Amino acid sequence: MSDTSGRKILVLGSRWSGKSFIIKRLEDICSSPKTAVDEFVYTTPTIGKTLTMMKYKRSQTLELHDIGAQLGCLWKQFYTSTHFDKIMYVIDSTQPWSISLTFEQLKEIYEQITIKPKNVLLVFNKTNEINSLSKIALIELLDLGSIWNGEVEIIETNARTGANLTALLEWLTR
Ligand SMILES: Nc1nc2c(ncn2[C@@H]2O[C@H](COP(=O)(O)OP(=O)(O)OP(=O)(O)O)[C@@H](O)[C@H]2O)c(=O)[nH]1
Ligand SMILES: [Mg+2]
Repeated sequence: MSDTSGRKILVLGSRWSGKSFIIKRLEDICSSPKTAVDEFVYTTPTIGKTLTMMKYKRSQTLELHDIGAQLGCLWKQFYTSTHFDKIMYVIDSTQPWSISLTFEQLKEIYEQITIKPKNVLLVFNKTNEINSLSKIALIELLDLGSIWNGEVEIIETNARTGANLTALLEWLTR
């Protein structure tokens, strides 16, 4: 893919994991990389699907298709009706109770679509919160070794503080 081509990204993940919040932050970074992190971005649960387009470093166009968790079970319908270059799956590292559901959905994606592990990104969001699970614990709880041979990339983020969001943008536009 050339540097000027766009990237279509399917954004999935459990309820409240921070998908919409991350997208809002990425939009802010794209519009002005020096934007100060604003603590008070407000989100409401996404009903249906939202499409956000942004331009990174003046050339890379990103299309982020955010499927709210309420519709998450229908991810396959979206995947089969549109071509996506990559999948970004957001996990709330402060919600251990959502892990088994997350594992089931990741396994379903792994079994039902042909996508290279290098085009799948797991985002462990809300890290560095007082009650967040460590990366090692999440990998183990999600039994990632049994899915994509554990070869998917993982980025730990904190959308509130802005930690690692630039690395996330770099991955999306790669
Ligand atoms: N502490 C903390 N809170 C976060 C972080 N990221 C998102 N949140 C909060 O988590 C809540 C849910 O965020 P959303 O972005 O609406 O979650 P979502 O994944 O889009 O949820 P659905 O639309 O229901 O699928 C909001 O109150 C955010 O402010 C983070 O890194 N740290
Ligand atoms: Mg949302």
